[in-house]
Amino acid sequence: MAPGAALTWELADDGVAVVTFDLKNEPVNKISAAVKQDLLATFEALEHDTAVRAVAFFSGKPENFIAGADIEEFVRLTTAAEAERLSAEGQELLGRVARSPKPLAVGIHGACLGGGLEFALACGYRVASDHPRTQLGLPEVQLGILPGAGGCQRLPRLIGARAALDIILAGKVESARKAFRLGIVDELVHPAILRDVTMAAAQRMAGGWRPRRKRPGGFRGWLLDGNPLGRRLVFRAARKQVLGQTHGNYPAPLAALEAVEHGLRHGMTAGLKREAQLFGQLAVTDVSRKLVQIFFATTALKKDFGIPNPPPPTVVSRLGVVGAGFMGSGIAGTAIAQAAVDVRIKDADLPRVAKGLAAAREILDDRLKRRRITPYEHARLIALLSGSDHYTGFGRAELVIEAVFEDLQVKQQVLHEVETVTAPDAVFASNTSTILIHRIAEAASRPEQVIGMHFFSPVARMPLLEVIPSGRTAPQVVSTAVGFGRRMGKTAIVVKDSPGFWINRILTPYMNEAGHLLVEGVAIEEIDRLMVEFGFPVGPITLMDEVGMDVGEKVVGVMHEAFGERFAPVPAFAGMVKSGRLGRKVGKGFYQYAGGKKRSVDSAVYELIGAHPNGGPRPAEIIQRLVLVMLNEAARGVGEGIVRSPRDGDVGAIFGFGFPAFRGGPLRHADDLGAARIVSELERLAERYGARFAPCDVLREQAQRNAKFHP
Ligand code: T1G
Repeated sequence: MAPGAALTWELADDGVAVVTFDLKNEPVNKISAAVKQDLLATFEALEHDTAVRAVAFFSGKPENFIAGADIEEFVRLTTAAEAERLSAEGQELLGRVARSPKPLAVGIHGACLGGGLEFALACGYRVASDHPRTQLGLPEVQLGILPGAGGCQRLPRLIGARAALDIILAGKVESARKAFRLGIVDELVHPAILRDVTMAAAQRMAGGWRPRRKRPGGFRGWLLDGNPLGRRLVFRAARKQVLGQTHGNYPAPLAALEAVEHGLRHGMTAGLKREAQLFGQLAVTDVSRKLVQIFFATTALKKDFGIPNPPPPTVVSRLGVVGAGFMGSGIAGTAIAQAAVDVRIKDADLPRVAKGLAAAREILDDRLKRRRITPYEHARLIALLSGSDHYTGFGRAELVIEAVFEDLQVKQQVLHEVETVTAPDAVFASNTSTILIHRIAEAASRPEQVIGMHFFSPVARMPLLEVIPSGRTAPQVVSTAVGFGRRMGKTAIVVKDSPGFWINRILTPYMNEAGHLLVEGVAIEEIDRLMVEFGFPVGPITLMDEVGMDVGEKVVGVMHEAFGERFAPVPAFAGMVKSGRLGRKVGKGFYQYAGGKKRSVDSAVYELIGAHPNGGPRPAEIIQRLVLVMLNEAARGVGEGIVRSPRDGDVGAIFGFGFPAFRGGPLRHADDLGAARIVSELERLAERYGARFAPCDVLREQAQRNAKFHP
């Protein structure tokens, strides 16, 4: 038995040493400097022990293999040279593992990410459990860095350049099944026999056996990227794709591509060297710091129920959904796909119910098509879905979510109906975007059971959930809504019951400003292009088409009524709704749509809104107006306690509508610009364009005190 903080080993009868990695007092295994020392000492001891002929390596954690390098450690590095050294040391350690005279087999159960996968790749044989928690991947670029312990070298050599780039450049994490299909894992087994199968592999290796792997992708793989010419094409295509997606805002994917390419062209040693250099450069960038902050913010949100001393959530096993439209069916399908709960959809008539059931089912079909679930799981999940034109089955639901027409009376009527058929402790959640929860709850006989759960469209894909308690909502109802949202795979933020909640509150002035710019003569594509370059996934005009002009009109109306002039809708937009140009859902909005794809701008739109695309303000001014109007409203919202913290506000904006993650969210971005500068720019804009730009008190005070949202 070797001493050490995290690693222990013992010799089995047949010359196989069983090593167990279990970082005490930590929820996950991570590779810190101390763990590296421990690994080194352990491997040295194993090498010198003549009784040891092979090694079987396991995690001692029930649900985690290795979560990668210790992120907290690398964010403390201040220079590129230090970071390069850290990477080189990791490479050296894994080089030693790869060259070890005592062959290693690993048994992987739970997350095997980043440096954890790089370690597994350095071992001779990989067995993984087919459990859903077993996920393998290299998420480094999501943190603004690259796989820096040989991952950019070993993965392409194992599975081919194209498949490896697919994972590395997007920071993908794959299921064990997919990893097996790709050739990352040698054997995929039931968790019950993971240990035995791994031991057996180690025993075979002790006897001199070595796995013989076929060329990745066979002959087709060789044609594609197993030869220099094919590879060059693969790299060219990948580079183009990365640039198209990142607009130069995220340096990590391009650097990772370079590390992979350099290694395949000049050999492993040169590749490792380049990989470490690039890792060093990336690790100290502002982009990486911002992305790491987001990682820790979302991790913290995973266990934050949004209220002090949260009572344990009610376990939801049956969900009722009222309203079988696009949102209702999306909620139903996602709840089944993610949380495997029984779902019953109710709508006024059977044709609508049928449509909703079909749409919910599509979400499950899509998972099957993408091979996220097996045909068996698909059949099992489909069986959880049912629907009706009355409330049978709702009596046993712990949670009911309504997604009916956005009208107070209609929602109150539904609430009343649901209260009469459900158990007294059932939670009623409204998926409203424009109506205040306390207004809906006015009609409730159990107002403490009423809450808002605002999902975003399309529900299956949008990662954010706003949870909105009214002043009367019971604490356990808040925990239940947050807990269930999380089970649905969402990042949940608890926000104040105020018009627009958080997301629409800060999005509305931004979209409105886009309308002002249009009227002033800026072209539609120009506005969208500038915001995409700023880092948004789509520009504000495209976003309006996605949301739907009718929905947008309703939201702006509510905000205008609540907050007055600064939310005054741009009159030009009314023409869009009147003429039925509602956006993508009807095939025409600002853009034209055909076959589900966005086509060119519909130039007839300009006439409709009374605009002439002849230039307008200069690009820098356009960007400033769109961004500052949003930051100003976000600051005001923080002052009003719409979000509980700047952290929630930033995560909400990034996950809710794609605020550029590399800027850390609107409040971090405001911190970067500095309140004094924002205030003076807003004052200038207010003078020029009107009071809607008047800086809010929060920013004024910050400017005076030289304060920040994130101190
Ligand atoms: N470093 C430091 N802390 C980590 C960590 C890590 N790699 N992974 C998790 N934690 C902490 C987390 O902050 C939380 O802390 C606790 O563990 C439980 O996490 C050389 C340089 C593994 C799938 O990006 O994706 O390897 O709040 O609540 O839902 O190339 O954590 O309890 O104090 O999220 O079960 C690459 C990041 C590193 C993986 C588990 N690795 N982690 O999810 O628990 S860079 C990653 C995750 C790298 C090499 C490079 C998830 C998880 P606390 P949790 P979970």
